[in-house]
Amino acid sequence: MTQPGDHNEHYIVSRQLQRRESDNDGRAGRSGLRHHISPIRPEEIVTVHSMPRDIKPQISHWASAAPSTRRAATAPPPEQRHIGDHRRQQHVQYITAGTEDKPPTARQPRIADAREDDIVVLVMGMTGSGKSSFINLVSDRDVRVGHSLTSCTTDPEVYPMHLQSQRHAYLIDTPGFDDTSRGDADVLRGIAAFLHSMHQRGVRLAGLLYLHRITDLRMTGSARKNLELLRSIVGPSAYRHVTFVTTMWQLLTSPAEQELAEQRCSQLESEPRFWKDFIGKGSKHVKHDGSKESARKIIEWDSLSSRGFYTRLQQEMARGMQLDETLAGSFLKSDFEHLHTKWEKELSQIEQEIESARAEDDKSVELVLLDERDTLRSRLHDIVSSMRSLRTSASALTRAKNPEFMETIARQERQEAANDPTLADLLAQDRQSKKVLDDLMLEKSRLTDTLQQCEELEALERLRNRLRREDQQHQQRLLDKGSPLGLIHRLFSRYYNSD
Ligand SMILES: Nc1nc2c(ncn2[C@@H]2O[C@H](COP(=O)(O)OP(=O)(O)O)[C@@H](O)[C@H]2O)c(=O)[nH]1
Ligand SMILES: [Mg+2]
Repeated sequence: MTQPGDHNEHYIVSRQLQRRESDNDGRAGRSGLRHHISPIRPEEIVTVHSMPRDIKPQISHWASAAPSTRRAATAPPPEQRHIGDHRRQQHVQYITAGTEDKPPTARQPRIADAREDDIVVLVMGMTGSGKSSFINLVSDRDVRVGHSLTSCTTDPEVYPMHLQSQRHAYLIDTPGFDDTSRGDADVLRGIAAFLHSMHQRGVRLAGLLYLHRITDLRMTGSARKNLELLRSIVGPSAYRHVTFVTTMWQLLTSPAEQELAEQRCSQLESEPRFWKDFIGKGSKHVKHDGSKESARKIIEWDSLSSRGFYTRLQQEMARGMQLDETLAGSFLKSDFEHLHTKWEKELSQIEQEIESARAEDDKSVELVLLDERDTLRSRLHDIVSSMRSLRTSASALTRAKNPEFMETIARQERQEAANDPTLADLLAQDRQSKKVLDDLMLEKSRLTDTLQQCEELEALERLRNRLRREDQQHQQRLLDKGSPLGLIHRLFSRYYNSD
């Protein structure tokens, strides 16, 4: 049970006052009300209720100052749940807080301490689909909302929210997959590490919201990629836990625009390449009108109607798969391989063009081409390191991304092992086998790199043999023409062909 002041949970506070409230308390308007609360006096009894969902009091720090603060077992009766009430009922104070008013210093409930009955909702979707704004409407903590098309988060971020049911709830803001190879691998690593940590703690996801801008006129490559990754992360057996949330409806002003948007919804729901298979297996689609009320309805309905689930990615990692062996990892890997092949072809084409520009002594073209070559080389380098970064075990990933989880788990294990020596032995054996497994994976990764280098070496060897053959043909043609250049070239070839 959390205590007032523990974190920035919102409260309703009833004060059994020993004196009449000053008029100031009653006169305060909706905003800035908290500035008008009179200081709590030692003789007052303050009861802290959980916040009903339609009010955001923001006075945990204030309540915790009361010497006789106690937590009410029940929420206040519905008739007290209106901001105007404090004018009629002097003993109840409600404080509203806009998002800008959220207390910045109070300690948050930590996801690292999440328990099995906590509610965790993953929020996914392309960058710019409105994830952070959506979470900001319901969370107790301020969310960074991006105003550009590049993502401002690289790892999932955790935002607590308060539900009527008293259970701890967390909304997880995830970055979108955005077509930069390095970014995409990192995003998947972050999501995988988070999901694995949850699995290790036995915390199931209560739901997954996938946000989509209804204003998008077509599904871009990036939108399709995000959807494919959603498919492979969740897995068909958990599709029923996915809710598609279309956003930005309020940007559609004319009836014609709204009509077109409705048509796009039907298309999304009915086409196999979009949401059809999800909807067929129980996914829902809801419209978010941008309001707090709408966001709350979506969350509460979503999280409370679900008994919880593990995603396919969690199950795969728990079976000991490396990230690049999971469906989501192998999807990204094959995407990277496809790009790698494409860019390698482009690179060899550019290298040929550079040779031609040099032969024609065209300096300006050569400079442009050199620039393009450098860009391609660095992209190729990035993609190779992205592929390498997916070759990781779930535990190594969690250690790298979520050290605080590892600490929490280790602490818990120490506590439990202190009471049970057989458990201590088991845990030690488990740690040892995990370490051996991690070492094996590292070795596998190293060998895969070596194998890849061998393949690259063989490809180079094949290229060199082809060029040698072509070179000999050129010399022969020069000799056939009786040109002395043939002899000179033959001397050069001896030099190039010596290993
Ligand atoms: N009109 C409108 N704008 C929105 C809505 N949700 C988000 N935005 C804007 O869209 C941009 C991207 O939103 P953000 O929440 O950062 O998207 P994210 O990348 O998915 O987290 C921001 O400029 C938001 O202000 C919405 O429901 N309606
Ligand atoms: Mg965001």
